[in-house]
Amino acid sequence: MADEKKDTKDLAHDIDTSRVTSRWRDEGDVVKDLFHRLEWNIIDGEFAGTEELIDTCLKEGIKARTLISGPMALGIEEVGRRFKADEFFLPEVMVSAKCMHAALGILKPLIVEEKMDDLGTCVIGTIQGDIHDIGKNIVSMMLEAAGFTVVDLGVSVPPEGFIQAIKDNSPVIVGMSALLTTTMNMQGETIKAIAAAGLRERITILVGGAPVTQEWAEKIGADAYCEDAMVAVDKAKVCINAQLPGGHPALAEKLLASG
Ligand code: B1M
Repeated sequence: MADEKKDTKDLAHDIDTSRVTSRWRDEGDVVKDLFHRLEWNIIDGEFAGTEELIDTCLKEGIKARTLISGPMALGIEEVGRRFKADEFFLPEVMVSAKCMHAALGILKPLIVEEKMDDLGTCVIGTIQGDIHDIGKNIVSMMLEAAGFTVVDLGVSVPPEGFIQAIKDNSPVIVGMSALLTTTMNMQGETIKAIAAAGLRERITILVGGAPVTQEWAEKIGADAYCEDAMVAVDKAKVCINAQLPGGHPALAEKLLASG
C-alpha cells in the first residue's frame, strides 16, 4: 500500500515536471494535461490508470491514432532513452512495455474502425532472433488506420515465415522490424530468401527499427528505410500511388530513397 502511494506521488511529480516543457503547446489545456498524463503513465508503467485515462481521452474526441503516435510513442521513447542512460533497468522497461501493450490493445479495435480506405495488404514482422515488438506494433496499427489491411506475423519471424505470408496474402508491402544490431543482418537474409523464392519483384520492402539506417536499407536491397511509423505510412502510400494508373514510379523511387 505504501509503495502504491509512493508511485502515485512520483507520477504526479513527473507530470508536473513535464508540464513545464513546451510539449503539446499547440493543444488546449485539457488535452495537453491528458497527453502529459498518458505519456507519464507509459514511462512510469502505471498500468492501472492507463485504461481510464485512454477512455477519458477518447471521450474528449481525441483519435486513437493521435494517442499512439503522440503521447504513447513519446512515453516509450523516453523509456528507451532512460534505459540507454542507465537510468532504467530491465524490470522498469518491462513494466512500461506491458503498459504500452495494454494501451495498444485497447486502441486496436478503434484503429480498425478509424480505417479510411482500402489500400491493399501489408505483411509486417520482427525479424528472426528479435522479440522487440512495440515499434512494429505501432507501425502496424498506423498502417491499418491509414487504410492498409495488415497481416502482422509477430516477432522472431524466420525468412520462411515472410515467404509463406507473401504467398498466402499477396501483399503490396512487406515491412521488417529489427532492434538488435546482432540480428539485424536477418533483414538482409530475409530479403535474399524472398528473392530466391522468386517473390521480390511483386512487393515493396520497407525496413525500420532503432539501429536501421538509410545506408543499411540500401546495402541489403530494401526499397526504403522508415525512421518511424509516420514515415512508414507515407512511404507505403507513395508505393501504392506509384502502382496506380497515372502513378509516377520514378518520383516514387526518389521519394522512397530519401531518408
Ligand atoms: Co531491448 N534492447 N533487449 N528490450 N530494448 C534495445 C533495442 C537496446 C538498444 C537497449 C540498449 O541497450 N540501449 C538493446 C540493443 C542493443 C544492440 O543491439 N545494439 C537491447 C537489448 C540488448 C535487449 C536484450 C538482448 C536484453 C537482454 O536480454 N540482455 C533483449 C533482446 C531479446 C531478443 O530480442 N532476442 C531485450 C529485451 C527487451 C524487453 C523484452 C525488455 C523490451 C521489449 C518489449 C517488447 O518489445 N515487447 C525491450 C525494450 C522495450 C527495449 C528498448 C528500451 C525500447 C524499444 C522500444 O520499444 N522503443 C530499446 C532501447 C531503444 O530502442 N532506445 C531496447 C520504442 C519504439 C516505439 O521504437 O522500436 O525504434 P522503435 O520503433 C520505431 C522506429 O524504429 C520505427 O517505427 C517505430 C515507431 O515510431 N520502426 C519501423 C520500427 N520497426 C519498424 C518497421 C517498419 C517501419 C518502421 O517496417 C515498415
